[in-house]
Amino acid sequence: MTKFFDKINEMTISRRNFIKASTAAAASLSLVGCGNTLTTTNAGQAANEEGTWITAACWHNCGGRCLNKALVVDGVVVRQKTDDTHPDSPDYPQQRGCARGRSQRQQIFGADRLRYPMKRKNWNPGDGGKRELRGKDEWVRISWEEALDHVAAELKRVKETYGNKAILAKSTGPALNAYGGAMTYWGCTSDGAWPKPQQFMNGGRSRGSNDRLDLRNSKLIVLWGANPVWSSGGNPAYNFKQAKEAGAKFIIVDPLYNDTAQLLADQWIPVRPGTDTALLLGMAHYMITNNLHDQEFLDKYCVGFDAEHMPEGADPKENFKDYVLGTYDGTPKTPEWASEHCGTDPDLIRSFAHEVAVTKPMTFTSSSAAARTSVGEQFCQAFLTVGWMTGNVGKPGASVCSNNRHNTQSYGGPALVKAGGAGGKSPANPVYKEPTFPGPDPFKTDWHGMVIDEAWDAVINGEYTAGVRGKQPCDIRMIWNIGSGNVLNQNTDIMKGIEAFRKVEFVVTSAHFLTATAQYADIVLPATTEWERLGGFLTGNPEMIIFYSQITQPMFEAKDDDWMYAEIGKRLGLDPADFDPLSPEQKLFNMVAGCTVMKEDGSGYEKLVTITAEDIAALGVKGTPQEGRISYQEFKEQGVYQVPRSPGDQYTYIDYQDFIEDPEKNPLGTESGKFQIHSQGLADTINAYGWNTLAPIPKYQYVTEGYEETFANFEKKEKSGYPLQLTTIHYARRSHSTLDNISWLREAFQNRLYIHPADAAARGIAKNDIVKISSRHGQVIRPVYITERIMPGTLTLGQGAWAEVDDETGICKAGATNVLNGGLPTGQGVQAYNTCNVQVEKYDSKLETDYLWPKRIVAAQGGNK
Ligand SMILES: Nc1nc2c(c(=O)[nH]1)N[C@H]1C(S)=C(S)[C@@H](COP(=O)(O)OP(=O)(O)OC[C@H]3O[C@@H](n4cnc5c(=O)[nH]c(N)nc54)[C@H](O)[C@@H]3O)O[C@H]1N2
Ligand SMILES: Nc1nc2c(c(=O)[nH]1)N[C@H]1C(S)=C(S)[C@@H](COP(=O)(O)OP(=O)(O)OC[C@H]3O[C@@H](n4cnc5c(=O)[nH]c(N)nc54)[C@H](O)[C@@H]3O)O[C@H]1N2
Ligand SMILES: [Mo]
Repeated sequence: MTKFFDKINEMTISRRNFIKASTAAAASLSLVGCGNTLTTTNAGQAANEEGTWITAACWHNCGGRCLNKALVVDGVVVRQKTDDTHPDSPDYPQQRGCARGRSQRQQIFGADRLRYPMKRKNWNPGDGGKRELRGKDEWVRISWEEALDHVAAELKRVKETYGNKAILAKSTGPALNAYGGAMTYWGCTSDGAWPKPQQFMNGGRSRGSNDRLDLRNSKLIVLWGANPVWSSGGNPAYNFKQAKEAGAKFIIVDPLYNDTAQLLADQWIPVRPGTDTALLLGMAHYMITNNLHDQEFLDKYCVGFDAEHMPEGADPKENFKDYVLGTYDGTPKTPEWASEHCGTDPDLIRSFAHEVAVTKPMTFTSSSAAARTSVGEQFCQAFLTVGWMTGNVGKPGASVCSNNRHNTQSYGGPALVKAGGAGGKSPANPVYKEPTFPGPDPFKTDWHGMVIDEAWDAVINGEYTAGVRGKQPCDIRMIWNIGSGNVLNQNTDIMKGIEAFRKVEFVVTSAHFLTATAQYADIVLPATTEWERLGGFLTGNPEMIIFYSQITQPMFEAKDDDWMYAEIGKRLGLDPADFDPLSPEQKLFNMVAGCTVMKEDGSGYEKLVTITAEDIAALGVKGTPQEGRISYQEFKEQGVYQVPRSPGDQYTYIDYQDFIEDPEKNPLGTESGKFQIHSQGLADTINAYGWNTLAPIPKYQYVTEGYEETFANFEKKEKSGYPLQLTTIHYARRSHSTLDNISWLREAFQNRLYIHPADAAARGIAKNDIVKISSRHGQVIRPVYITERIMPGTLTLGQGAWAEVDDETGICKAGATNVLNGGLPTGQGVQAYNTCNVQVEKYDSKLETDYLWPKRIVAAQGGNK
């Protein structure tokens, strides 16, 4: 260690280099292990000979599954690099990290890591003591013994006094489940409104698309509300670029001329947030009246398009074509009608519809952002229907793919390589046995849990909605956030969340940093990151899996969440062997041994890893030797297995090909076995959740905080006090709230409000001004980025900033978007993050740029705050 420190001590810091090159190779490194603080740069070269490159987890939920390697010298990480395991090519690309992944050392070794367990100074067991001080109290360092004793005692007290339903937890964890479980909250956070329309309309093929190599056969690719350059880490944007180079034209439909449009777009179709349904209906009207739709396809593969092809028992008048033409309601859904809602020029709607209808083969793909809106299900219905009207299904270069985002965007087809399961049994939550994602069946009557958007309200007001049972009473006394993410920051309605946190008797959080969810707790438990744990797998990209290893010892007193569960369980008289029987070593071994890879002829799967009796003995686990493609040692050293690809290989996948070739023999998992443009089941299900109604065919209805609600009176065009529409999108600077504390990233990617010049001018707002953004739910301040890249009347702000709410003014200076997003329950339990009405005004105070803000280092831990 000393030798290493000697070598790097003379080197100088170079943050600028990072900002310029967006690479960590020549950048500074802050080491805060073992109580030392040390800043260095360019250490890699010298240390190279004596260090080891280890595959490090980049486990954040950004969608990327990129290869990160850390050069470890005497237990210290001196450099990071990315995939160089094979030469890069478009067919067989490397999995290269981005600016976020390359900054990870700043996260793991950050000076603001939580170091020791802490309690709030004015906290009292039993009643919570001065609950109003949550979020602004001082912290007191305590021992693990004391912290775990308190958590177990509070859990016991609340359970024995009020019952398990008085505990609220996003992720209950095995110990809490074994102790009787808790109320939980559920929702379609990521997928928006997609799951139910997919289930009922196309038989539940989530995110179906053709193989990425087949994209190169498309003549036209429509990306609807998708920004892979920012929000699909890894290679999706690169895969699309190959299609462009092969000749595909790209059209982007989005309120924002986003960075993906800058890379790929031949044309931008601007549309107001939450009004895509109107745009799609206007397109359908043009296609029908010009006879450009594929009638043969609709007749053979779909039900519900016209009166002659309705599902059994449906009212023939309730068909899509007559709704579009206005046969019964007297309103033809013309491009002019559409434009009044969606803001897209009627001529542009016509030319876009024409191009989509006549260009074959076409890929018609939507992400989830347009479905992350109030009554987003209507968009899903309309998108699939217009896609099917073009007949682009089941053929090379042709697909209609929904919910296509994250690590599977552009990657259709089955996984070519898979990790095994950890094994062991984990008890279910006795209070709520349904899935928290996408949520419970609304017709079932045995679940207890609230939709995310009602959770804070339920704590405050004692009531939640339970599907066909309607409103149910509840009495929450404790909020449990062990291993739960950053719920206070990331759920809708932070202001109500703060009120809810301040109401209950006890709040416990395990975390890496003093996130909002930790800041407003009574007891905070420092958790390890994946770099400090034994190792694991990252999956999602169907062509590869990452097998990462431990990089460093736990920082300070940080512990694994599993260890916390076991220790709390013991204090409650439970035996951890009953709820978490396997050692971390055994679980990891099971995952390795269970890895499978598709056979070279595509006919099924075979074992990936060869494991010898010596390997098993050396690992000290139970297992049997097996034959696979690569040795355990090789797999561990490489840390990745990627299946090489080339055009025309045996893995090429065309979605729905079987159904298109023989619909009788290969029916879909829908009620009729065909694509259902009309689905009564879908409408009944959405209605049963109890928040709004939905028609069985795509229809346009006005939605909560949609465009029409920016008016006090839409017919008279009188604006309301919240005349603008805000989208809160996934931002390149961070993965949700994760990595938002990294100064390098803060400087490289500013957190600004995108606003159109006309909206800025109307409010006297100039370049770099600070503005206050207000919604019906809260207020934030931010600098502006004035640009014609955003549609007039609409704004965007990246979601995930670390909330900094001033208790006096109620203003969040960080611009955490969930201060603005209210809890507006809708549809199947969708978080409507992209339908939010706001006002913007010039704000006259100064606001220092946030990369210069002090880190959240807690005084009780030897810090400066
Ligand atoms: N860097 C980064 N990447 C991420 C994440 C992250 O936090 N950071 N999060 C990951 C996760 S968990 C998820 S779920 C995905 C989400 O990924 P997506 O579902 O693709 O969502 P976004 O990236 O928010 O938005 C994509 C585009 O949709 C546009 N949009 C917003 N509202 C509407 C609308 O009403 N109509 C239309 N037509 N377009 C609209 C936005 O302007 C944006 O250009 O991202 C993943 N990737
Ligand atoms: N306004 C608005 N809000 C949104 C969205 C939006 O589009 N707009 N998008 C939503 C979407 S799609 C998603 S998926 C959610 C994501 O919301 P979250 O799942 O809350 O995601 P993160 O903000 O990344 O928070 C993860 C936290 O867990 C911590 N963590 C990571 N690993 C561990 C661990 O092993 N143990 C412990 N104890 N902690 C750990 C990280 O340090 C971080 O603080 O946000 C949603 N919120
Ligand atoms: Mo997500």
